[in-house]
Amino acid sequence: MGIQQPMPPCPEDSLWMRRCLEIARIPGSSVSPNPLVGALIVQNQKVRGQGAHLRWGSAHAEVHALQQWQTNHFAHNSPANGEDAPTLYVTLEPCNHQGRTPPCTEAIINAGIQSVVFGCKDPHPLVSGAGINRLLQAGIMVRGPVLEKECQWMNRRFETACLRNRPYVILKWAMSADGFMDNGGPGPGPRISGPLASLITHQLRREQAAILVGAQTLIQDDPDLRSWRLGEPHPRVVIASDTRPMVGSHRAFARNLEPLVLFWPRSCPEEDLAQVWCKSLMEQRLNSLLVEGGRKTLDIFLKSGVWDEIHVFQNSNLILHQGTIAPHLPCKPVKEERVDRDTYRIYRHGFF
Ligand code: AOF
Ligand code: ZN
Repeated sequence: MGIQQPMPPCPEDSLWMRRCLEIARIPGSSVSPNPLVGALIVQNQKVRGQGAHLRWGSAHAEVHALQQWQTNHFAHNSPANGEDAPTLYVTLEPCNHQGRTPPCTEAIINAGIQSVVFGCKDPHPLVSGAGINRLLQAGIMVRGPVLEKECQWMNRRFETACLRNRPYVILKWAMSADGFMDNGGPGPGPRISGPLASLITHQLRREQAAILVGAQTLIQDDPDLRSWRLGEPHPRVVIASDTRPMVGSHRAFARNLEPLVLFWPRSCPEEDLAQVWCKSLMEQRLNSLLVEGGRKTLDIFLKSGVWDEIHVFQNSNLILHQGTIAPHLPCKPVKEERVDRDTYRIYRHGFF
């Protein structure tokens, strides 16, 4: 017998999968570094159980959905008394390995579910198709992928960590109409972007596990680095430093209990630095990073091509005449819009 393959999806599958995606997104970054996952059990065109993965180390989405289905006694309904067989929808291929929690494939098989629809494969090296194979071997009908790109995009941080062994990296800066990031003077320069841009920045901060600035920016601007306009979660503060010791008098240090200081090993060529820092971030289970400057730190990521998104705010009313020139990007933005007096541009790169 040849290797069994999942069946192609049915027309109504994307409808239920869209609902799974909505449920999956609810916990936000509290599941990090795990993926966001949503699951539904559908029977007679009705939702009979639903769940999301809520927190790193806690029960998986399928387990919550199965428990709800079982405690509501829907599990006892069968085709014999006019019920359709249940179908489990899940945004990510069910896991087949023992992690901090037991394998979901076994929970699905033991619950007697005979039909499973998945959104995308789990890129984790220990799963990567093994979950689907286990279900097929147990005689379960499997369909998918369904809304694959959306499911992968939702978990772009997890995907990047599994497939590239580095965090998902976003670079961000603000610049004047004439292309300067500061006015070149000592101390914090003039505010460049407006209040709406700062709200967007704080949302970006909340969505990433870590935020990185260079030691020079820390000393000169003394930035807060929290997502204080929107509240918790705040990203872990990371400082890229040359050899100078970092003392705790900076605002970013005062408010973050455990800032991570990444040193610049003297023997390390500049083009390898981003990879070296990414390795340290992965060791700390930080699978997404927002880099907020300054120019030297941004260049380290830009020159080595270690980035996935770039967000730039350009204030069209501010002319600085001099200062640090913002990096020049040879690619076109995927999105450009007006945000108050700023032009907001997003650039993307990578496999999405
Ligand atoms: C699923 N459903 O809801 C999630 C899955 O340490 P553990 O037990 O939490 O396992 C984490 C891994 O399990 C994670 O890296 C990913 O491969 C998968 N996550 N799988 O079937 C879920 N969150
Ligand atoms: Zn699982």
